[in-house]
Amino acid sequence: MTSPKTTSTTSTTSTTTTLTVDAQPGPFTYEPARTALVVIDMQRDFIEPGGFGESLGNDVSLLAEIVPTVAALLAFAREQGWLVVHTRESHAADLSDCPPAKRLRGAPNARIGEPGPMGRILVRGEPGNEIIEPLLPLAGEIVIDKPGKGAFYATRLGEELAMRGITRLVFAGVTTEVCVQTSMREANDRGYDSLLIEDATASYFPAFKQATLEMVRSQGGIVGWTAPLAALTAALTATQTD
Ligand code: TIU
Repeated sequence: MTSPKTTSTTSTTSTTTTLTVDAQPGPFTYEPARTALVVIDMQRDFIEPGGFGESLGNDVSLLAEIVPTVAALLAFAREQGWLVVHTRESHAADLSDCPPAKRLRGAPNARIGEPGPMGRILVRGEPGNEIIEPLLPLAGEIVIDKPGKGAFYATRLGEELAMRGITRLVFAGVTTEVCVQTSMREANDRGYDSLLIEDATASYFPAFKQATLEMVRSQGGIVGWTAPLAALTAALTATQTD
């Protein structure tokens, strides 16, 4: 295991702070000014009873467990001045952006677009489609409505990151093996180095979460890196005391 360490270089025109996180399969290095936190789909439809997640037959309480850790990660990113991005899996009211391959999943009376206890399931603007109250976006943060599993597919995310010079992405959210992993794979194909915060992501299937963590960091980090939140904040502590 490597220890968190910090390297700072200063020129006449700018200061660059580089932090190193004790991650797997090895150190994950990032510059705060070029890093974005991407919180995937922490929505009522997935986390609260009566939403899309439960309609698919899942135990949604497994997802609620990570909310305090995601809140702590958000607070850390905001304190450090990272770009903060929130995504919502959502569809247009006429479902024109929801192909049958997606719409026909789950019980017939609880599919995307059908009325549920929190409004139409996974439809933009409905109460169930909102991000849960403890993790609400702040003014100035980016909110991406995505019709697919990946955060880049059919969204403006790539442009938003490019215009800000972002090179590193830190991921959290749900579910680990579906929308989080898909987004990380999309990010890797687009040239981003990504770190998944292990205790800030969850699955309805704990074994799938574990398998995803392992496959992301396998083969030398074929998709990206993983680390617990404590490793990220330890890297910060090293910066402050140097
Ligand atoms: N956000 C996300 O992962 N959407 C899903 O539908 N996930 C499931 O695990 N079903």
